[in-house]
Amino acid sequence: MGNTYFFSDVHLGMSQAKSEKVKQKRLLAFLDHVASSGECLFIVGDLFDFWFEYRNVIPRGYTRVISALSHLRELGVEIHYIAGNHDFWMRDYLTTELQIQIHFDDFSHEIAGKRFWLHHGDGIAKNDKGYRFLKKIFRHPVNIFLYSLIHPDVGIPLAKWVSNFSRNHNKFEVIDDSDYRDEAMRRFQEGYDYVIFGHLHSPCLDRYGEKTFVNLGDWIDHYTYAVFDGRELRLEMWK
Ligand SMILES: [Mn+2]
Repeated sequence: MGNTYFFSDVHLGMSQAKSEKVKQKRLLAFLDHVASSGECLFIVGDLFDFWFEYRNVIPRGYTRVISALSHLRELGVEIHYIAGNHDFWMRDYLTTELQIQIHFDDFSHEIAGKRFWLHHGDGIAKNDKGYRFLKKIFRHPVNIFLYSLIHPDVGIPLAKWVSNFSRNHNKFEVIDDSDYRDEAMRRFQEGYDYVIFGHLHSPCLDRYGEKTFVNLGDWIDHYTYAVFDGRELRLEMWK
């Protein structure tokens, strides 16, 4: 069987033109690698730093990445997208155009007899009440509809600003992943073998006996991803 790949928090479109180009280049090379050896790809949230999808308009700047994903689909690679806190505004574009399966909360999946539980990681921290409230507002269909009435040339820069706000909000969180580990312990007890998060932008892989806890890191500072070959899961850095 082919490999299963996992990555998160690329935040395309967040940086200056130059580093954005480097990042996209690296990501495209990685997706090429997935094309050569992958059977399944999990994007564990926040691929785009902002993505507000209108019924007939999608944001510009991501053509190559979207066509690389499309190429993977043509090769028969299954793609799952676990929505993150920058992905409130996805509609059906990726699903209908590329048959990417979008999951707005957690998602569980079995590969080679192993059970995986995946979640972007937003709202997992117990002290994140303010964020959970914001999430309800951002995800509310009425609010999304009202927002979609704003012209994209106004709405998209505004979305970018909101998404910056969302990042700044996270920046002040200390990297304390104890609530994530608590959540993982509960999932391990339910019988999951692997619990995989993103969101904290801080890569780590820890084993608890037969069980494995992973944070995928990001593609801002770390360029990390996980790969499962059917026997073991490794966290690696894309060179
Ligand atoms: Mn996030």
